[in-house]
Amino acid sequence: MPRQLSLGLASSLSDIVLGEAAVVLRGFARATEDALLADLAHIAQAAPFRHMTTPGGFTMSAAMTNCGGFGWVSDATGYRYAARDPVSGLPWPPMPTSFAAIASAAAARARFPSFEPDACLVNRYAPGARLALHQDRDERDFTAPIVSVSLGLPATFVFGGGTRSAKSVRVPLEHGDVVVWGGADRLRYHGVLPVLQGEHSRVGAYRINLTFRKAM
Ligand code: MD3
Ligand code: FE
Repeated sequence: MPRQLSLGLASSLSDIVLGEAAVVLRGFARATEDALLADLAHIAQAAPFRHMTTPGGFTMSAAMTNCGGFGWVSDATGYRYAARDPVSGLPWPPMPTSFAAIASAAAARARFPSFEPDACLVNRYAPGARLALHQDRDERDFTAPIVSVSLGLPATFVFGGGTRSAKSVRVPLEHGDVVVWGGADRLRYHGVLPVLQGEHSRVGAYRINLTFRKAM
C-alpha cells in the first residue's frame, strides 16, 4: 500500500512508516538542533564520552555517555542501567529540557502520549564505528516507546524482525531525523552499519545518536 494512503502513523509527507508502531520523522530535530547541540556539549563536559566494554570482553566502537536519572552501562559483568557514572562516581547529568521536549513531542506524534524518558544514552560514532544487531531489552517496561535522534554524519540503520535471522530493511538516517519505536516493534532487532568518512558542518566527523528510554 502506498505510504500516503496508509492513513495513520505518518502525519507529514516526509514521515516513513517502518512498522505498526515505528516511524521516521524526517528532520524533526532540525528546528531545535542549536539547543540540542549546546546541551550535548555540557553533558559531554560533565560526563565525557568513553568506550565501554562488553561482557564478552570487546570494546564498543561507539563512544557513549548518558544523561537523565539512569544511564546505560556495560562492563565485564553485564549490561544495566545505573544512576551514577561509573567513571566519576557522580550522578549522570540531568536531562536537559531541550532533550526531554523533543523526546516527548516525537513520541506524541507517533501516538505515544505522555512519554517521559528517565534515561538518555548518547552514542558517538566516528567513521568506522558501528552497532551490531541487537535487541533493547534492559528496560523494565517494554510498553514505553524508544525515541532516537540522529545528529551529524549520516548512517544506515538496519531494522530487523523479532528474531536475529529475520529479514531486515535498511533505513538511511541523517542529521535531524527522529525515529520512534514502540508497541509491536519494540523488541525488533536493529543495528547501525559502519559510519562512512565525512564531515558535518555542525557536528564534525561524528554521528551522534540520542536514545531516549524509560529504563525503570
Ligand atoms: C528498533 N542505538 O543504543 S536507537 C542503542 O543509532 C541503539 O545509536 C541506535 O540501538 C543508534 O541500543 C539508535 C534505535 C532503536 C532503539 C530501539 C529499538 C531501534 C529500535 C527497538 C526496537 C526496534
Ligand atoms: Fe538498540
